Amino acid sequence: MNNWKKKGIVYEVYPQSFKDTNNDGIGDINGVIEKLDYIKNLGVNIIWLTPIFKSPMVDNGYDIADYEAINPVYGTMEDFDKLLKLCHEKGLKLVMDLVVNHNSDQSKWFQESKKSRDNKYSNYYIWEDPKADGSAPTNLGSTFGGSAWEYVPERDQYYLHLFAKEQPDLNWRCEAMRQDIYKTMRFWLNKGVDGFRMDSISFISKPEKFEDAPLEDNKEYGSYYYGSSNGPKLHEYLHEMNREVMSKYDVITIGETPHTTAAQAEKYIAQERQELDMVFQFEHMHVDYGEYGRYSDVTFKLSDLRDSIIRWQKDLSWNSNYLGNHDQPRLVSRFGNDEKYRKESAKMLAMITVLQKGTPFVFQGDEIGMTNVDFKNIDEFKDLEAHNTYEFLKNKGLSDEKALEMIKRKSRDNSRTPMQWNDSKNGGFSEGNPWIKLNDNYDSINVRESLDDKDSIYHFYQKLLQLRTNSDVATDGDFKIVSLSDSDVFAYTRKLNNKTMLVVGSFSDKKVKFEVPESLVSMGSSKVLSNYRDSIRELSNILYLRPYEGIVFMN
Ligand code: TEU
Ligand code: CA
Repeated sequence: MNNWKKKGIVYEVYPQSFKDTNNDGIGDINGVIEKLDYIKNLGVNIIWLTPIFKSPMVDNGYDIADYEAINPVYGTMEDFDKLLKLCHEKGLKLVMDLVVNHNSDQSKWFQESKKSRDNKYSNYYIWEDPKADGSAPTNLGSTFGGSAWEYVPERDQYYLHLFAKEQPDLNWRCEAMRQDIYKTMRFWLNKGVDGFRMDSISFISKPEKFEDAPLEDNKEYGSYYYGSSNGPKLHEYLHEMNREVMSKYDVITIGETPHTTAAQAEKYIAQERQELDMVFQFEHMHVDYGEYGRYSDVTFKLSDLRDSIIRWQKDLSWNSNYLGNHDQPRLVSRFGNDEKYRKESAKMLAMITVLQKGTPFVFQGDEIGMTNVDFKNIDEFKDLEAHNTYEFLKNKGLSDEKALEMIKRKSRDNSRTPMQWNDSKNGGFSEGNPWIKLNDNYDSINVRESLDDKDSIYHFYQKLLQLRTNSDVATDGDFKIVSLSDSDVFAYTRKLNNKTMLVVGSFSDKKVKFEVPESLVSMGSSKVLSNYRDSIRELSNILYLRPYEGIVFMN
């Protein structure tokens, strides 16, 4: 991987919740333009924009109806061209979301495909005959609830949708379909976009033959990824895509790869295989899954999180490092403490994540420590997954209160509430009626407050990202764990030649003792960054870490 990619730090923008400039309540491209300096000043150099294409917005734009048109609620193609030009003028790269495991049932391709079994688009989707009794081909369930198969009378067949029924899965076995995708990729690359984050890319190759999947986690349907994650022809397709498209441009490619092990992940990114640059993995996002899967009321154990991170740092040559994004609850609420130690824990979590080996990803709002929302009833949630899961949990016999509590804990909407710019109406996000309610705490947690306070989370991120950018040990150094498996502390070193960086973070809300190995102390390291203003300067044998204290030392 070349240097600009290694030095890349990504800021994820979820446009509809970022900044609304025409006051229709929905963030837009002009809003991103307005805030480009804000993003740039944080110290990142790549923006990943989640989908802005024409879409009926069943899954907030991850259901694309036209890959080459901008959704009018976000603006026009001219607005986009302007955004791209301004990014480049400011030295920022712009990465788009490529959603090609599925698209929208409103797309021309699907509208044609569902008409008959013998038209140009018939084979663009995954169609299967019903069972003898007319029921769905297999027991597979969709991610968002219900069966993964939907019946269409015109064809007397079912189509597969791993996500919502409005998101039919594309058939990658179909050569013409693949060529159409490549055409669309070239369309954006020729405009000058700097790469793609590839949605659900581990699912594009479906099994030769669909089969029933085992039932787990109290579910009525088999897992949607059964047979479809890391399927038989996946790497063939990715290599073809690279050969035909990406290899012709100097761009970055980040695959989103749910249900992929570290050994499988290495296949996507091993340089000689010429597929992708890096992948998002999910193992560490599963540390608080329980009897109802993701939406269980389980709290993570540090040892599980740490073990998972260590495993991936060891087994994968390059990682995409994140603790939150638009599909996850807010990281400070989930892994830190969003009350008394909100600032301390948000900073410590950033530190622990950004300095690992790999590319750091910052999701909008995490740089000011935005928290999970306290919506009072299910109607305030917008995500279809929240609603479907709420019904599912109630059908399992849970009370309304309990089901709501579980949704509040894990809903994707926690991360999708509008960006909190200041303490004025709607947090300065919009003068209109926001498409989703703001988090009530915008009067105290907002960008204005963060910029004014020199000890803010935002300013800590600035220093941290600068450290990541300026020290080669942070990009190229070897990763090694230092903390013991039963400790409340997550500590690791990065080493390059004779340079060592020691990163220490406490996950406890009490004062804890941490013993530093003699070999590290004797190198004479001193502090380069910390989240408590008056933290110690020189590394010594024993550190007494205050709640969520985090310190970086270097020799
Ligand atoms: O998510 C892919 C995915 O497989 C899940 O891991 C994801 O966590 C999902 O939200 C289940 O809770 C991607 C996008 O990031 C997500 O926003 C889309 O809804 C999904 O694909 C479908 O395009
Ligand atoms: Ca708008």
